[in-house]
Amino acid sequence: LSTTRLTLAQAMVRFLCAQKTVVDGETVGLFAGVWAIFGHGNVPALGEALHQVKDQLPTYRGQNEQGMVHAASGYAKQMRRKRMMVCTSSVGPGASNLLTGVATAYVNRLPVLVIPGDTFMHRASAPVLQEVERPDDATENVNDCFKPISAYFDRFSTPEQLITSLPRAIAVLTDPELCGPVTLCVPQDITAEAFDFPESFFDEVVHNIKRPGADLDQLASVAQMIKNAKKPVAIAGGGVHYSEAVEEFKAFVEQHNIPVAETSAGKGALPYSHPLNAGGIGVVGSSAANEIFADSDLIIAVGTRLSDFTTGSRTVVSNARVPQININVAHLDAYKHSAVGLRSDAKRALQELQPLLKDWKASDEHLQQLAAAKATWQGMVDEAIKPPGNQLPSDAQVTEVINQAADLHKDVLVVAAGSMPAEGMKLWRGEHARGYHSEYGFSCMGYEIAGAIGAKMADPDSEIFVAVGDGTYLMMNSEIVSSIALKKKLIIVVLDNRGFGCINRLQNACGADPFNNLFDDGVLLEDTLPPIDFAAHAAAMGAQSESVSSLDELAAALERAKKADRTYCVAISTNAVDSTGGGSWWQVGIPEVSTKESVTKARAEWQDSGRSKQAY
Ligand SMILES: Cc1ncc(C[n+]2csc(CCOP(=O)(O)OP(=O)(O)O)c2C)c(N)n1
Ligand SMILES: [Mg+2]
Repeated sequence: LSTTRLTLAQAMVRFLCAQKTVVDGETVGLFAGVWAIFGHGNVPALGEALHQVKDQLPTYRGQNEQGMVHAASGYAKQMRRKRMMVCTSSVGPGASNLLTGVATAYVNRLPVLVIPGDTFMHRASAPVLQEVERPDDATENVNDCFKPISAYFDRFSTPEQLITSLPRAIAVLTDPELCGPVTLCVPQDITAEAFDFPESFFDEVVHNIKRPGADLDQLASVAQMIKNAKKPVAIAGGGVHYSEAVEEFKAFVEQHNIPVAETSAGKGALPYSHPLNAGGIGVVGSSAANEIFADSDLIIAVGTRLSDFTTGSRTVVSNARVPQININVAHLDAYKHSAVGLRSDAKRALQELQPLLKDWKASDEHLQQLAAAKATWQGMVDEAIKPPGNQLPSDAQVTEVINQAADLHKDVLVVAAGSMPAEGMKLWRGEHARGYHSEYGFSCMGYEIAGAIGAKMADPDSEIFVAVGDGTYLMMNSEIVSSIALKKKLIIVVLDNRGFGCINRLQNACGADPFNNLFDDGVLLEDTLPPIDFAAHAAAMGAQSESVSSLDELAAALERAKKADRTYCVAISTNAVDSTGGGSWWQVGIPEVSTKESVTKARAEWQDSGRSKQAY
C-alpha cells in the first residue's frame, strides 16, 4: 500500500482538492475556494495546509465569520448547489460567529463545508484561550452548538478518522435530500498531527447531481389524480432550480395548461412574463396566485418546503381544503400536510409523468380565470409603482427603478430580510431562471451583501443588485470590504426608512403602539437621531457611493453604478408606511387578552378570522 505522511490539515485539504464536479461540460473543483478568518485555532496547521494549495483552492479573508458563511451560501445557491465553498474559523468566538450563517445555510439546504477550530484533545494546557469550559462536561464546548444546525457533524480525535469521515461529509454535501452545512471540528493539536494516509484516499472523484426516482405505483396514482383534476395549480419551489428542472417544469405546465405560483426560492422557474406565471404564492405573493389557488381543485407542489410564507400559514395551500401532491426528493417535505407524496428528483418526476399524462389538459376556463386574476393583480402593481408625488418613495417604487436599470435577462437581485423579500417577490420582473436570489428561509438580516458576493462569484458577468434596508445594512455591512478587495462588484441600494419598517407595520397590525422599531419614534434617543450617512459609510470602506433624494436621481445613479468598476452603493430615503398588497393571511401570535382594545380587536379581526380557515 503506498502511503504519504501528512498532517490532518494537509490531508483534508488534499482530499478536498480531489473532489470534482462538472459545470457546463467542464470538470472543475467541487470546492471553489475557502473563506477563512485565522486565529490560534486554525492558523498553525490549516493555514499552513491551505497556503500550499492556494493556486488550486484559493483562500479569501472574510471580515466576519457569519458573513463568510453567507458568502459561501450565496455562492452555492447561485451555483444551484453544484459547486460550494469552505469556511474556517478559529476556536471560541470565531466559531460561534459562524453559527448564524450555518443556521441560515441549514434552513436553505445549502452545502457549505464549515471547519471551526476546536480546543486541544490532549488538554495538557487546558483551559486554553477562548475555551468554553464547563464544570459538568469535559467533552462539550461551543462547537457542540453546531450539531442541531449541521447536516453532518464530526470532531476529530485522530488524523486517520478523516478516511471514514470525509467521504461521508462529501456524500451529504452532494446529496439532494440531506444537503446542508457540514461541520468538521479540528482540534488545535490533532489538526497538526501526521498519519500515513493511503495514496488512494486522494484519488479524484467526480460528483454529479443524484436523481432518485419515484415508486412506479405512486407515479401512476399521482398521474391519475392529475388527470381527474379540472383546475390544478402548481407551485415551483427551490427544488425546481436545484434539480435543474426549469425546462421540464415549463414543458409540464405548458403541455397541461397548469397555472404556476412561485415560492421565494422558486422564483424564476418561469419567466416573469410567462402567461402561466401567476406570481408569488402566499404571504408575500400576488393576489392572482392566491386567487387562482383558492379556486383550484388540486395543488401540485414541486420542490418546496411549504413554509408558512408559501402556504399562507396553511390557508392558501392546505390539503384540508384541496388535495395536494408533493413532488420532492426529501422525505421531510414529500409527506408534509399529509399530502400525497411523490418522492423523487423533480426533473425526473416531471419527465416520468409525461408519458402517463400524454395530451391531458386542464380546463380552458381555468386559464381564462388566471388571465382575469392577473389583470386585477397588474392593476395593483401599477398602483404600487406609480411615482410618489411629494411623498418619500416606497420600496415598491424603488424596486421598479431597479427593474428598469437591470438587464432582466441576465442580472440578479439579492434580498433576504425586511420589506424587500416581499416587494422583490411581487415586483422583480426577472426573465431568466437565476435572476432572483432571495434568502427567505431564515430571512437573516445581514445575508444580503455577504451572500451577494457569493452570487457574483457564481455569475461574474451579471450585475448583482443588492436591495438592503437600513436596519440590515447596520447589522452587517463589513463584507463590502471583501467585495472591494476581491473585485466582486455589487450594486447596493440602501432603502433607508429610518428603522425596522416592516416590523413597525407588523406591530401596528397587531394593534400595538409604535415602539422600538423606527428611529423617528424615539428609538435610542428622546429627540430625533441625526440621519445616518450610508453613502459616506460605504465610501469609507472603499465603495463608490452616493445619496439620492428622488427616484429620478436613483435611476441616474444606477446608470453610473453600472459603469463603475467596483462596488457602488446608493442610499435613498424611503417611506416606512407603504407596502404592496396581494399577499395572503399570515399567522402570528397576537395577545389573547390585553388592556388595549386595539390589540384584542386585531386578535379577533386578523388572527381569529384566519385561524378558522386552517385545518385545526
Ligand atoms: C438577524 C435578524 N434579526 C431580526 C430579524 C427580524 N426582523 C425582520 S425584518 C427586521 C427589520 C429590518 O429592517 P430594515 O432592514 O431596515 O428593513 P425594513 O423593514 O425597514 O424594510 C427585523 C428586525 C431578522 N429577520 N433577522
Ligand atoms: Mg428600514
